[in-house]
Amino acid sequence: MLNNIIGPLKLPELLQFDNGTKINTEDEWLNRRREILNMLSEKVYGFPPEDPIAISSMVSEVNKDAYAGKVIEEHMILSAQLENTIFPFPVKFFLPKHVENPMVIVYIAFRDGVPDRYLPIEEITDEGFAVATFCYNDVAFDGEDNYVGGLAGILKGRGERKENATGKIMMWAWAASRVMDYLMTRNDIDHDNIAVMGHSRLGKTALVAAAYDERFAFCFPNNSGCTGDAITREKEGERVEHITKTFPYWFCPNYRKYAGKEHEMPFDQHFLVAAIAPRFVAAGTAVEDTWADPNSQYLSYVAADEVYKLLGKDGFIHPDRLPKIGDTLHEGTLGFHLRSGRHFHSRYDWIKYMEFMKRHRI
Ligand code: GTR
Repeated sequence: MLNNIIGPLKLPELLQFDNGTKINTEDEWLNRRREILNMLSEKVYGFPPEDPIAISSMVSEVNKDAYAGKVIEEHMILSAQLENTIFPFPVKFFLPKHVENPMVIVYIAFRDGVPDRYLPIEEITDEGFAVATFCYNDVAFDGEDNYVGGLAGILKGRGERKENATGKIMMWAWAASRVMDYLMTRNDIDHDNIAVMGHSRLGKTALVAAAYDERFAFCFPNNSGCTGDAITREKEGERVEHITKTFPYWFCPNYRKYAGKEHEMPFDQHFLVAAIAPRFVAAGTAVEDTWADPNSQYLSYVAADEVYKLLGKDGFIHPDRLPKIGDTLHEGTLGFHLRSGRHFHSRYDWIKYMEFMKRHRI
């Protein structure tokens, strides 16, 4: 059944180089992955900012007995030393006391305040997870500011905004990698089991962060939809023309060329998911979130599966049908759940992601 849905979409091939050569081995895939990341930078998200020369943290506040005494809460400023300047941004870290060496979730947040309706810290730390979180607006403002502030201002200072210039999603993803740099310097957490997570535009960001940074063992894109995990070809709801009109600054200028011309894209969003292989990705979708389009989201995982199989992983274990409310497909390396309700980062989603991470801990 799914073949009949995917076939007519004529998706670009994952296991074939741009020059048409087929990919049969893991080594060939590694080259193909580089080609894919380069293509996604050039045509969708813009190129990642440079890696920092060094990273440092300055703790401004510590509460050793937060959340009824169960959690150590630290507020800090992370500073990334770049070639000609320093980029600082605030990060909050929460460490549960009742577990040793906890797994960590890097949460890219809409808002500064914690806890937040999308980030129920006590419930997460009670489950034994540490959390590191930052607010995306503290990295680059989510609006049309002519790239003057934050990281955007620093990058703009390097010259004209080119057709493949860094979009804001890429900037927020870069910041998630700086949090990863910092986490690597701590010796009280599980370095092998660090996830990146975000909702909606920040779900797109989580996917980009994991695709470009192999240190993230897990990625949890919640309701990420258009230019996140939803196949763009024949997608319902939001399309390239909408997203590039309302949020042009999320992407590089090249992306808008595909508005109304999705069939000409030499990629689709299964490329972004597959670039994370062989690592874990589990998505959350909501049945009323038709703007994101859960069926098209599902198809990305179905289509990315062949790369996981090539790499010897289970990939996406799923029935030969579209998803139903209540589905939790968590057996494989790729996971997916579809819940009732609307576009939101709900408790239900959190429970699913934490279950997935515990089940597949490396
Ligand atoms: C919408 C946008 C979606 C999604 C959402 C969000 O307006 O069209 O792609 O990112 O915002 O981030 O909440």
